[in-house]
Amino acid sequence: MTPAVPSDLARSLARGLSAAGVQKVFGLPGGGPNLDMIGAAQELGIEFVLAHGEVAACVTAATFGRLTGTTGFAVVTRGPGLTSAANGLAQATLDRFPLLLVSDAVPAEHAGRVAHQRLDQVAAAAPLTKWSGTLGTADPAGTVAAAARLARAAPAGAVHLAFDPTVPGDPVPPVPALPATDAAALDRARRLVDAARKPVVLVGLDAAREAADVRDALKALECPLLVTYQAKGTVPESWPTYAGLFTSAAMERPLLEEADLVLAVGLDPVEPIPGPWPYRAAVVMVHGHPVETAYFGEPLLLVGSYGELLPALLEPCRPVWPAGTGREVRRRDLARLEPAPGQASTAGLRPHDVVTTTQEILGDVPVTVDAGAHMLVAMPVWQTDHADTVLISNGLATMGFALPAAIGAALARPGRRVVCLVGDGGLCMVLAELETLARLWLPVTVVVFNDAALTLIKLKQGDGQGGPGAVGYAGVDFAAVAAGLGVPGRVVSDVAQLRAALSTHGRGPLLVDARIDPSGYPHVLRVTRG
Ligand SMILES: Cc1ncc(C[n+]2csc(CCOP(=O)(O)OP(=O)(O)O)c2C)c(N)n1
Ligand SMILES: [Mg+2]
Repeated sequence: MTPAVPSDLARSLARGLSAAGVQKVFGLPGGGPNLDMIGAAQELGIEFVLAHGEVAACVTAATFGRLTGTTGFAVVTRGPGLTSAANGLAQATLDRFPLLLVSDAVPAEHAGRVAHQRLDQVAAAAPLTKWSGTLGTADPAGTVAAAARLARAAPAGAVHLAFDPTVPGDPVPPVPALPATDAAALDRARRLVDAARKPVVLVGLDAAREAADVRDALKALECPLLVTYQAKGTVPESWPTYAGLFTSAAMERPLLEEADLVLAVGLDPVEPIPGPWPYRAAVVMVHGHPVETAYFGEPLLLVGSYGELLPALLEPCRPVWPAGTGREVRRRDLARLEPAPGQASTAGLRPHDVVTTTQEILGDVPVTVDAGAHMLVAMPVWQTDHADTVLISNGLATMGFALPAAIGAALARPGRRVVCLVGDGGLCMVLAELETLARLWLPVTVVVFNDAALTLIKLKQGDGQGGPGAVGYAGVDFAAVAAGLGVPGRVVSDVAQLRAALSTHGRGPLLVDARIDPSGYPHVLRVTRG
């Protein structure tokens, strides 16, 4: 039997959450102390948002934290609650989203006798988190506040606390201090910048934390700028220097081969696609905290604030790129992504048209994108001038991200419509969260790229790798399923229907089941990834 948690302990925990700026608690309780914690948090005005799955609860919490500048907070039960949350912890950690997860635990006092649901939860969560420990009776408010701070400290990630009210608990390690900027390295980097004629700037996820300073520093720079998936919008895509996406694949290769210096600003090594670094140009990395550098060969790393480092680094920059190079590269690459002539769709919507029509009707709104072939079209074709509006799991690249992330984004940006672009496979992984969306009646438009297959994997499948049965489904009527879960749904199979459906939403959610023709994807995959 789990002992009842003393209410003053739960209240003290809730006070710690409140002091740490936690605004909402997400999760799925078991019958243990976390119910007391939810109740105590509610007493302090911290709302509880119930999910259907622990992964979804974590992703929603982490996204809410990421967009509100706080730590997302989730609670789950012990045993299966914690083990079910594993992918949510990994998502937060590898995508650098701030998440604090508190799980119940079999109390140490009873562990010699109780084997039911007993796991070493602290050890189970350790490799998925920045830190995992026990939350006990010793200063619970201080412990959750310190854990929330640690989760948020760059690089943000997940922190796990197993709640055991029969032990004092573990002290949370302090946030590591940042090293002072290396003046000699800055000097060397400035000399490289001074000598370069054709520098290319890569903007990565860490730069989004200081987007305003990064924009100020890059605004007048006449070099092509590429951004990673997670940095989309950190520099406005309407700038003439904006040249498109950097994933470390084929699309950006011609530009990077021409570069004589690569300036990687906030580029986290978790972002590029695994593979060799084929460029000869020297690399200077500017980062807000120490990072691994090995992916890029032997780059020069400068650590410090972007607002201070970038102006000093870029001051001697005298590029000779023809004016408008970025815009021209982008125009050419978007044209290359278009399906080749003769590949016009006869069997449904072209994924391109789904993305452009959705943006045409709904505008430059916050968007979440799932993992899959649809992402290869959505990421380059969706356009934004705003930081923190395109959310994707790239470091973990997990399916099942986009819907719970859209719920978190809609809660973080009240009054704004949020778009969720998701494949049929990824949506099925978190389908029940449509009920969460309906219950909260959030303004989220879910657009499903329905091709009844795990198409990205189908594209990579060779002979002797399982055939259609390994990657194909019978097909789902998502509009009917959505209606059953409380979300109005429409099936569309051409642009006119899509346009009409997207225009019909009221104040709440809408699901558009877009029956797409996947036949253009092999071309997109070749152009983007080679
Ligand atoms: C949780 C998880 N499982 C498996 C994968 C591997 N994976 C990446 S994309 C993909 C297929 C996605 O299918 P769907 O959601 O229908 O999108 P589509 O590729 O068809 O556009 C798979 C299985 C993953 N990234 N995440
Ligand atoms: Mg699919």
